[in-house]
Amino acid sequence: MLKNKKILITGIANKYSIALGIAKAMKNQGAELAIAYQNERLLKNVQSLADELETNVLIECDVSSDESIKESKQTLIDEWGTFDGFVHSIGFAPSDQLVGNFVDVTTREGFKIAHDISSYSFTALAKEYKDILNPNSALLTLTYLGSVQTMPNYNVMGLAKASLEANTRFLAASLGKDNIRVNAISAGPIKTLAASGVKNFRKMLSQHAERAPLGRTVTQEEVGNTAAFLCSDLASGITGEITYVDAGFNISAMPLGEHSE
Ligand code: NAD
Ligand code: 0WE
Repeated sequence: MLKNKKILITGIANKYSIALGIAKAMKNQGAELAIAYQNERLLKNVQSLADELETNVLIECDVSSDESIKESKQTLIDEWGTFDGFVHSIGFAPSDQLVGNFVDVTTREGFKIAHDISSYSFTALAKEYKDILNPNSALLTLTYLGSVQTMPNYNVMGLAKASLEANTRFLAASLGKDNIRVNAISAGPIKTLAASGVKNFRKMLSQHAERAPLGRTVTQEEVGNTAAFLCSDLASGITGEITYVDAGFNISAMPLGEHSE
């Protein structure tokens, strides 16, 4: 599905990262990969994962810095010249923003950082890489239901994901003329590093399984397979879309339960 496609994967922190599930699925479909990592601190972890993915193209990119993004572009030019798309699997808000009552805990600075790292960075990467992306390229980002429905503690990340989803549509409109598609996957909750500090996350997973039509949560592999499809030419007619990979949770207002017909 992805033979002859060169794709940059951002957002791998460790073996639990959704981005690693995506990288593995894309590799299985024949893609050639480059791995971007946030900083030196993560490099050791990411190096061994890159070995498994059989790539030696490792690129430092901290999306909070325009300079770092610029440098990553130069590395891409040196390694590949041009390429066929990237996966944006990055989200962050200061931890104090993600616990407590939304109106009380949200600060100007917390709001700014959440939107900068979790939404603007998608625009920033598209802007920087645009002229080295081949026609038929595909960009992909990861979002969450908190963009359109409320829940405890997700707070300002919900606003940032709403922005990211609008970003997906505006980038799709903007890059359509260059034949670059832009899509998002809204994943169900998965136990990753970004979820590890979250209060009652285990309870969220069990409630998800209870309400979801498929009666379970989803895996990094399932998100990865959908990502591979969306970035392949099989999805050539799809752009600006939010695809839910959540075992159907978002369509269900109430679980049918074990005893209903
Ligand atoms: P993760 O912690 O493995 O990945 C988050 C990544 O963001 C890390 O690799 C981290 O290095 C990167 N990052 C943070 N700040 C950065 C910066 N300044 N520059 C570059 N990279 C930076 O967790 P994950 O759950 O795999 O998250 C990946 C994406 O999936 C996020 O956008 C998250 O919001 C989204 N998502 C997660 C879930 C879930 O339940 N885990 C559900 C839906 C969507
Ligand atoms: O998007 C996410 C994770 C977002 C996230 C997580 C952290 C924890 C560590 C962003 N920034 C930080 N900053 C930190 O310092 N998810 C969809 C997973 C997630 O996070 C939640 C959830 C779910 C689901 C937070 C509260 C409630 C539910």
